[in-house]
Amino acid sequence: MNTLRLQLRFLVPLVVTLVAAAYLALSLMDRLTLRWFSRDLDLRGTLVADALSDSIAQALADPLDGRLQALFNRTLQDERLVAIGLCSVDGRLLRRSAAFPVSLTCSEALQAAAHADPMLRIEGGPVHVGMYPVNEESGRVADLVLLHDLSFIERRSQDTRRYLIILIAALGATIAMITVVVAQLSWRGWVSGARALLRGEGLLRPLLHPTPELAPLAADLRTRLRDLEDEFRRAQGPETEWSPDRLRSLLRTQLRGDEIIVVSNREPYIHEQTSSGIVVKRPASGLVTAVEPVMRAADARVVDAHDHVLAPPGRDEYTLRRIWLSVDEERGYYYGFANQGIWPLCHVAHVRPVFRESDWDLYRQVNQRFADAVVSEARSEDPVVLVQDYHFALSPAMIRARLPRASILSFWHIPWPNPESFGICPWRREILIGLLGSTILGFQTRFHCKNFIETVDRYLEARIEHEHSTISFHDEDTLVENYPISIEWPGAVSSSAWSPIEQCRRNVAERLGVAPDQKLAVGIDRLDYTKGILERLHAVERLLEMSPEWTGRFVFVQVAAPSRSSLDEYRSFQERLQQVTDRINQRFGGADYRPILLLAEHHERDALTELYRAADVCLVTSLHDGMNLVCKEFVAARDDERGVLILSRFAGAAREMTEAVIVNPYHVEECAVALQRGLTMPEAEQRERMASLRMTVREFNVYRWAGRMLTDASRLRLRQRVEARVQRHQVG
Ligand code: GDG
Repeated sequence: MNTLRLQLRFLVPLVVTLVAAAYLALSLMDRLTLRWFSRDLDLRGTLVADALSDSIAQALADPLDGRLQALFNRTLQDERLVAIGLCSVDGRLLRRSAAFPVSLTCSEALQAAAHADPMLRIEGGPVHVGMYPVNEESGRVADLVLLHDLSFIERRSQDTRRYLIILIAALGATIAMITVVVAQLSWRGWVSGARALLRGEGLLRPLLHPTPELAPLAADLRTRLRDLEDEFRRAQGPETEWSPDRLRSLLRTQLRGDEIIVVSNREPYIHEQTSSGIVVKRPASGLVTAVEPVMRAADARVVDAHDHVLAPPGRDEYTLRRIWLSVDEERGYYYGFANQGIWPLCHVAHVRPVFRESDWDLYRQVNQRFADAVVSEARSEDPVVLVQDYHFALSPAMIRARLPRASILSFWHIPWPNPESFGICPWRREILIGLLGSTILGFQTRFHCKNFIETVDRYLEARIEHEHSTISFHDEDTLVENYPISIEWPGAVSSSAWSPIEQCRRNVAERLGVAPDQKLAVGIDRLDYTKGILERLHAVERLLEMSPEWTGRFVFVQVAAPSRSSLDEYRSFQERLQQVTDRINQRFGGADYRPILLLAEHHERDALTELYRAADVCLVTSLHDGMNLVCKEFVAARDDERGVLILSRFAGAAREMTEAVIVNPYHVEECAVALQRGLTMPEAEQRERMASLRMTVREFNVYRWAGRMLTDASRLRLRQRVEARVQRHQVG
């Protein structure tokens, strides 16, 4: 039906054009043939007149001579010649043959002969009128009027017309047929081509069967299809999303309800004694943000307390054990070796690590205390022990020594440097040996895994199996894998407690004195020199220099939760931040406008969520970061799919979150331009980027991180059990 309509659209104008062409061609052809024949007849007439001239002149000399009539009769035997008349030089009709019309005068004949189409209609039909001079030596003596029959022209013209009509009709029919067939084939080609595109074949094999007619459409169609697919996938979420339930079921099935113990330096809840009673706080720590939801799902035991405390407060989903450190232990192990030694050693932030023998001793001592606590807490011989971070590099080997059948999963939350950088640590071998006590050693990125394997290769006698990413040391295998960490994706319950975006914006504006029409950028970090906060301030300053129109129209809020503040580097870093903030505020601010608000205090989680939701731009400009969770939290908070994320390329997160505006934090101008871009980004682009980022973070959530590690652990445990059974059989 569609093709018929399409064909009619072509056929009707074709028929109309052909009829019009035939009409024009026929009348043109009539005129032309008449003209051609007239010319022939004129020539013929001239010949006849020339031939008769002498005889006529003689006959005229003798008016009684009857030869003229006989001459006329003889000449008229020519079947084309109808009549002959003879006119005197002064225009009188001297003689005429019988068929010469009586009414035709010489002057009328002369007039008709002078016409371009010298045709006259007489009784017998149309005739050609020709007038030719009859000359003798003395000059013209008369004019001969010859009337030639033209009815044969009409007959011929009718024949030609018939042939022409047949020709045009045949041509039309052929064109129509070809058109119908080609249209039919093309239509089929189009339909099947478009169907192939819709089925996705064109996407998979775009170059195999190119359909040139579809080329202009194909790109549009593909783009639209991808958009639809994206929208569909976003709406659907990941095929099998990692959730607390899925993690729980993994623990029940694959790990058969085995005991899980988590070792961490930072406790997930701080119970603080205040004048109004005990207040529970969540520390500002990426580790806590990531690991605490996993502990809830796993019903884990946390070796971190003097006594057992049920957590989370009021929900009692797992047991927390605190280990109290003496002031010396805290100073040497935590502030000393961990945070003045390993932290700067592993981060390229141009702060020199400090290694003291005394710190190292305390680090070893505290690692042993935690390892002993694991052993005393363990109710089985083969618990799954999750050791968190650089504070416990030695504990894995210590635990392995006491619980050889335990599965020890260590995760290094910060970057691992290259062998040369790591080589400056005086106890590099001990640290590597300590970590190789792990069954699985996890890093944030593949790059950090590679650095670790190269470091082992450089400083230990170990067998490295690159193919399986396994290191064998003293007959024990360690799987070195990357498990990018993430956050818990906010479920319906937690996100339903959030205020609407507009409300968040109003609350933040009111709380911080930001005008409703001012654009808002935020940065949320632990106050740490690796986070690139200073570089961010410089970028804001550069933006205000480059685009002064932002002055008064833009505010940058930096939350900097105090961290490790008993260390000199951190204290002086905070002072420096304050100085730079004050300088920029003085330079660009006024009585009631400050472009930078530095909030160097701990914030509650709800306040952070409100800030994330109120912001136009979120700045994450770490100089070096294992992963960085702030950027993921920002994305998770933006269920309106608005807001722009500016992300450092030196954060592990930049590998997954490619739709962010990626920057080099050391390049002040680049960051300022990114900020400008973020503040002016069209909503459609924000939505496009944010929707995609949300899909990534939702899928690659923290349950997936833990799930992947625990799945690998269960695989290795199964292999261990099978090997043990095989050995028993062999012995038997
Ligand atoms: C290490 C690695 C890796 C910040 N201020 C407050 C507060 N925060 C929270 C943030 C976020 C967390 O602290 C910081 O997470 P990061 O990932 O940025 O960083 P680190 O603490 O350095 O963590 C890092 C992480 O481990 C996990 O593996 O990503 O690369 O360095 O959750 O929201 N939280 C509260 N008040 C604040 O004022 N409650």
